[in-house]
Amino acid sequence: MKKVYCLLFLFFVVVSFQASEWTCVSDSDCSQAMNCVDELCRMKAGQFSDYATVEIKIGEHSPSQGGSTNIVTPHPASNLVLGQFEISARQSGADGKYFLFREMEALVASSTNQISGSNFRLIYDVNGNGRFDGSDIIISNGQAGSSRVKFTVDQKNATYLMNVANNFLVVGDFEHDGPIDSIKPFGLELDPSSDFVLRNQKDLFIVSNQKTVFPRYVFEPDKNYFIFTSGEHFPKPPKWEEMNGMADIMHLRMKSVDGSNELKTFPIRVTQASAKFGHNIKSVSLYFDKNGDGKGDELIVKKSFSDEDELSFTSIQIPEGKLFFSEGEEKKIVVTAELFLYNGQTVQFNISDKEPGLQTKMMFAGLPVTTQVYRYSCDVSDPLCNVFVEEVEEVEESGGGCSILNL
Ligand SMILES: [Ca+2]
Ligand SMILES: [Ca+2]
Repeated sequence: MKKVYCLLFLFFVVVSFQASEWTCVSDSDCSQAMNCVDELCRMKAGQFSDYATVEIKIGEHSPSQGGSTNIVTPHPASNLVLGQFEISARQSGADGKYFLFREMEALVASSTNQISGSNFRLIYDVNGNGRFDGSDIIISNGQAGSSRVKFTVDQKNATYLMNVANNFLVVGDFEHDGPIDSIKPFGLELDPSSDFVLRNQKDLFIVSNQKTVFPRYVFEPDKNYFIFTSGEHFPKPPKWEEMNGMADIMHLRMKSVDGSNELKTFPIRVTQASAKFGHNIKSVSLYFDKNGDGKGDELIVKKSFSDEDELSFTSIQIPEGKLFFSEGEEKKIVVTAELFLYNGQTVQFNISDKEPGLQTKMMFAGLPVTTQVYRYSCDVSDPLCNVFVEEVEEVEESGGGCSILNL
């Protein structure tokens, strides 16, 4: 039964090895674990797996839009990492053996033909950090069609280890023709079931059959907009043990691209929340992140709430001149919240695109910004677990009246 299932639902990649032989003069013209024999690169006996199931998915450190809808990037963009993907080929007992990565195609989607991409490269992300840096290896220069790019992997860099996650990047240069006065997304898509040519000694199945859509990029508009978007260190909710107390909830990047401007009010809302500003969210603070590392360095303003408050929305007044931007000036901001959540409570923070108060009215590029849902869910037998205990009212009969004890 299991075999029938595989035949029906797994994708068998058929490769015509004859059609694309790799010619060579010496072993150094071939990838690791291959020899140059009769002027052709050949797999060394016993070095390649004879079976593999392959999973292809978005890499752990792929560029992320954080809490924004798109990633807002300056124009023009060179060496833009459109996405990081991971290839894991697995076979029990094949540790230390290899598979071959020969070709792939990718779709570069764009909402406008005013945006053009060039200089596409497929990169082996050696350190797996999702960035194109010095130690990484360009394994193919892409051939761009109208919307698809084909990569033929360099014959010296085509072998990858079985049973580990191998990370790759698709990188390109992008520019927009003419003034940028609106939001025009572009980005990468992969279809693992048809876009890859991988090989090993015998049978290889790609089991990922979901289309992989990477976050879309948009260029910073040059007029009519104020940039208010996720920063690159946008935080994720911590584990419940670290959630209560001061928590970084947002990393933001702001820039005035069309004249000088000043942010006067900073609105923040809780959605999907059983926790409100008040007893459960005791304060919200804004900090400058002067060195851009995602951590706040200098307090801008703190707003505290009283235990009696139960607010879903608050607007924080920014002290005069603190968030003034000259034209082209960029600031990074960290938002922290002081949380006191009880077991079972959830909260999500949101800044909408209509509410921030600017000195000179502009549209916002990058808003709304929304955090993930913070779920405070703990084991009630754990002494650190903050469990809500209801106030108990006991009514005691005493003579003709009664007294109420608040415990
Ligand atoms: Ca890297
Ligand atoms: Ca910092």
